[in-house]
Amino acid sequence: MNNQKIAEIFNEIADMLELSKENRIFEIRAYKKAALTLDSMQEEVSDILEKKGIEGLMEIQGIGKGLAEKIKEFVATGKIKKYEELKKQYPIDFSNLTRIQGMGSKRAFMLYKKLGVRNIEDLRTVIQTHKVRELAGFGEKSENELKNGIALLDASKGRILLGTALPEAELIMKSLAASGLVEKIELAGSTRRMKETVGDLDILVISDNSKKVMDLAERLPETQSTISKGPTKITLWLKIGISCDIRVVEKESFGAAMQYFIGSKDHNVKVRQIAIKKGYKLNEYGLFDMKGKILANENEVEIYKKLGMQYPEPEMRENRGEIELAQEGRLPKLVSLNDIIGDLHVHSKHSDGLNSIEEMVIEAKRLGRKYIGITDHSKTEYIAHGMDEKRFLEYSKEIDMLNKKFDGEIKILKSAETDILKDGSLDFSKEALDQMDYVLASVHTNLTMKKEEMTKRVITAIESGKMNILAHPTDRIINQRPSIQLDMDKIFEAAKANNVVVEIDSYPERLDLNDENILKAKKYGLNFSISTDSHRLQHLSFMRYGIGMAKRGWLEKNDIVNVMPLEKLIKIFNKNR
Ligand code: DGT
Ligand code: CA
Ligand code: CA
Ligand code: ZN
Repeated sequence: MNNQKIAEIFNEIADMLELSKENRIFEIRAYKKAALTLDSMQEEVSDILEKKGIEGLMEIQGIGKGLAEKIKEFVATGKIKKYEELKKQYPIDFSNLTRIQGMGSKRAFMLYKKLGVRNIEDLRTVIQTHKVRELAGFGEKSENELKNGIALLDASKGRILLGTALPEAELIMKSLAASGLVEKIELAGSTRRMKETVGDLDILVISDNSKKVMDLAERLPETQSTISKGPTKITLWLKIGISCDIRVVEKESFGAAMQYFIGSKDHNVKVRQIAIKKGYKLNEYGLFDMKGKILANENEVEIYKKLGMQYPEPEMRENRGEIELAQEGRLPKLVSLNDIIGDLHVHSKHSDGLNSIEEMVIEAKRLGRKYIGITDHSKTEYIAHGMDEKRFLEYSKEIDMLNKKFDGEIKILKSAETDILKDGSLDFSKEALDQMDYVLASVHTNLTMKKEEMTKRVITAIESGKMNILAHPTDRIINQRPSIQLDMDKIFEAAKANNVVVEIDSYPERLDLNDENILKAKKYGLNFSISTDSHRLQHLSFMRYGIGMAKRGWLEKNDIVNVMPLEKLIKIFNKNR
């Protein structure tokens, strides 16, 4: 557990350095990058230290000597002196306070200095007593913004990101499967439906030794404690902070159990009504006729068939019209991960990514991608080390060089994640934009603009005749930051009219567009890209979460652009530039 703890400390050090009067931007970036690395690293730093010493740490991307020494210090003493010293100067719970929308380290510090706010509870109090609005630089609007931010944070408690839940479920299922105790194991619940956040994990097992399966589950490294344990069901509390239901079911009724526990509840309720109308009964043990004779139970597909329905993929099961389509035999044929041959939103060391372009390309190639668009940030993204026109030229040369080197094995597309500035203009010169194979653009600043103004800003960019992809359109961060205010209908209308592709950003904290917006956008006949917004090698595998959203939004292969061969894709991009 050292890695996460150290990541948190490094992030806090970065927060505190931002308060320094001197310009510490390089140090700040180094700490932030290291935190990102540590957070998603598989191997424990203490194991690395034991095996290879401090040199082992320095082999890790983004960890130099100074940071390696701090990690070693933490493993040895449980503390980092630099952090303790800064903390004396700033006794503030930055890591939780900065989770609140509208709160950066500077504001947190102001609130501490003027009102003695050290943590979220203190902040609640001073908001309630309206002390925040009286502060210079805050006002009533800021006070309300912070109040809403806290409410959002409260509401999010208890649900975790799909990007955390799914890998965790896979680890647990892998261990159980490897034991040889189970004949079959399947994921159910919201995680199986690829919902953006998950309340608890649901796993179904066939085994003739349910006691042993449960005993094993209790001893897994992921398990914190046992909440309840019966003959066929165990509920565990996991270290990641959610519970996990594991049910052992009979082989004969496995299909019925799957149909029931995949859900959603709303979908099930409607399907059961259909069964009742036919004079049947449907529950987690099977589909029965009037006399109680079993019609189907072992196989989910068979259950739907006997009800006169096509089999709906789990991602669609939300009672949003899929049941009627399944009855009419008109379900869409959903896009799948295998259809994807390119990734159009990827960062490198040139801005806030951790790896070189070449490293990202090699990994993309390993994943079977035929092309990869590199999209580092533009200059307005100062903290992210965004590129100005001069640095874009170096970046551009490097991409040309790499394309020669890879010689068609994979094509590297030249792009940049170009900020849509306050007035709707794009954050690169015309010359730079013209050099790109396509332009990916997004909003990153002035996030609190009013709906009308924000909508106009984004449409101005869409109509510029320069941009190709609108990246993470609503800019929400799940559980942390609400969407920017946009009239989505107007945005989709403009995107359609100007041949602009809308992105489904697969980064687990974003998943933007989300399923509901995708369903809406599909009605406008838009083109979608599904990309990872990778900031390091491992992120290139986030694609499956974007696919999950796309399937939840009923998208088919021909709605997506990065399934197309490169020549066809470039034609689409060139149409409006
Ligand atoms: P979550 O855990 O809040 O992210 O969402 P789910 O969908 O995983 O919900 P959960 O874990 O409470 O239950 C798993 C599935 O079991 C759910 O999707 C459908 C089924 N289920 C649970 N309760 C009911 C119920 O009262 N009626 C019906 N028909 N199905 C239910
Ligand atoms: Ca669940
Ligand atoms: Ca459950
Ligand atoms: Zn990005």
